[in-house]
Amino acid sequence: MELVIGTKRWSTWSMRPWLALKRTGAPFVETLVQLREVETSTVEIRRHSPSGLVPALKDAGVVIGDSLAICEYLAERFPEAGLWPADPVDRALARAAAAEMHSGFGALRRECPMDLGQRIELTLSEDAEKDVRRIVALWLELLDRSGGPFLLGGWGNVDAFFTPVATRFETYGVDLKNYGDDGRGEAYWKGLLQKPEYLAWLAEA
Ligand SMILES: N[C@@H](CCC(=O)N[C@@H](CS)C(=O)NCC(=O)O)C(=O)O
Repeated sequence: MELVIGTKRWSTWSMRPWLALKRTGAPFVETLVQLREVETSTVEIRRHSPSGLVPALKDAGVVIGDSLAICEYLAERFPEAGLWPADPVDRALARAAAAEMHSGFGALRRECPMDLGQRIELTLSEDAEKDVRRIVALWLELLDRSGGPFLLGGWGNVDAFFTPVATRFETYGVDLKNYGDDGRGEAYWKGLLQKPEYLAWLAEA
C-alpha cells in the first residue's frame, strides 16, 4: 500500500487519509510530492495520480484519488480500526459531517489556509465567520449525542477530516467562544492536536 501525499505543512487533503492510515497501524509506503514547486509539482503528481491531485492511494493494482474515498476504503479494509462508528445512525452522522467538511466551508478554507507551525493574525470575513459558527454548531450537536471526547465518541474518519480545521483555529487564533462555543468545541479541537497520529505528521512538517 502506497499513499502519495503533498507537502505536510500545507496539504490538508493529504493529512486526512494519512492520519486514518496511521491509525490502522498497517505498514505503508509514503511518497511525498513537494507542492508549489512550479517546475516539478504538476509533473510529479501526475506520475502517480491521473487526476493531478494528491492524496492518492495505490493498492490492489488501482489508484484511489480522493481523500474521502481513501478513508472509506481504509474503513472497509481495516474494520478493526473503527474508522466509522459501529452504530448505523452514528455512522450516517459521521459520514454527513465528513462530507460537509469535504465539500464545504469554502470561505474559511480560502482565508485561512493550513500553515502548520505558524501564528497569523487575521480578521475573518462574514462568510468565514458563518463557516466557523456552523462548524461549532455541528461539533456541539455531535458531542452532545456522543458525550465525546471525539465527535462520535472514539477517534475516526470524521475527526481526521476536522483535524486540518483544528490547525487553522490554532494558527489563526480563532476563539470559538465568539461563535457559540461553550468550551467543548475548543477542548475538542485541542484534543485533535494531541493525537499521536497528528503529532507524528507535525513532526515531519
Ligand atoms: N477533493 C480532493 C482534493 C485534493 C486536492 O485539491 N489536492 C491538492 C493539494 S492539497 C492538489 O493536489 N493540488 C495540486 C497542486 O498543488 O499542484 C481530495 O479530497 O482528495
